[in-house]
Amino acid sequence: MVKLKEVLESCQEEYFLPGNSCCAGCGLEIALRWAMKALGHNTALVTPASCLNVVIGLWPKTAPNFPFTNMAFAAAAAAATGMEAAFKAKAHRFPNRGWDEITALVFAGDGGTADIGIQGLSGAAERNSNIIYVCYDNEAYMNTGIQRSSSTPHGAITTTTTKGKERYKKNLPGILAAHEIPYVATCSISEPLDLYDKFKKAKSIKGCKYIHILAPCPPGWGYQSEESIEVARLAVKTGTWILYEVENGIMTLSKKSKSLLDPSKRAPLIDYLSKQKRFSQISEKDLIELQEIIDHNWERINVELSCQEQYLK
Ligand SMILES: Cc1ncc(C[n+]2csc(CCOP(=O)(O)OP(=O)(O)O)c2C)c(N)n1
Ligand code: SF4
Ligand SMILES: [Mg+2]
Repeated sequence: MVKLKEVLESCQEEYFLPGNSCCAGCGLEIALRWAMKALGHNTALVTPASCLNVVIGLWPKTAPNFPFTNMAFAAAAAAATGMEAAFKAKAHRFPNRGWDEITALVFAGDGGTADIGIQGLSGAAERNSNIIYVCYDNEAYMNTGIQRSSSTPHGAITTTTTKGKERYKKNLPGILAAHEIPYVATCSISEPLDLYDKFKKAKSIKGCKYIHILAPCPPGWGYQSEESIEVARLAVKTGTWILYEVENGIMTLSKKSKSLLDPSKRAPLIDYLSKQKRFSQISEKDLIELQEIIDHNWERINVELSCQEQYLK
């Protein structure tokens, strides 16, 4: 894994500037800053309706220090695909001017990805469009007042699930992996070097890349702004959020999640939930159910890794 010193030495430039209107401790901002450190200035970003649309501010004082396109909610993946096609056409018409070195990137929320944007994303994945699609997952529609999305976890209170969500979190990285695209990865803002490495790798791969980042949101989840990293870290430590990559169909657990295949190594789930007001009404039954979901997710990964091992022998 890359060392912090190397990142700081190789990339001192900030691509998402201070003075933006993110809430203090916003997970999305941390995710975008680190992703851009890995991708560098040759990047054009598309963002559908979301917090990110808004926090960039108004021209001429916008925060992104790189090309940034606000897009309609459902159309981010299609827009990035079109952009990439335009870069390719430009490269053909004007060779050696760097047009073919630009990365077309989407940064979309969980609502814009798991719900309204999923058909466009599935289309781009099926076409194997040469883009990086990122879902920053704050597990609700934060920009419009914390409504539940299909990525909100079971038991979480939102303004549309006032007694806690009944249904379960959609497995978006799993759905994208089933599209058999060259690269799928999960990240957490608590592991920025892991995130950096995954973006560097995604940039080097041709075809459709999907990266899903857990990006906690202080007002939406109900914790103090200085606790974002700790909350994200607990999501990983408890096994609630699993860090992995699927490269050309081969799954690898990332460093911080590897040892957690053994259930005894996982921190108690309550350590994660008790930090957040959105789980303040959680019942004993829901707690057991959430733990069962986590155990089931790990079991699925265990089976996947065992099958892979047999296949690769
Ligand atoms: C077609 C359409 N429907 C609804 C909206 C209103 N809207 C804007 S942002 C947003 C929430 C987006 O949620 P998510 O994608 O999770 O991003 P977050 O706000 O959490 O960053 C909604 C519903 C819209 N802009 N366009
Ligand atoms: S509401 Fe949440 S996601 Fe939106 S800017 Fe604030 S902290 Fe970030
Ligand atoms: Mg969201």
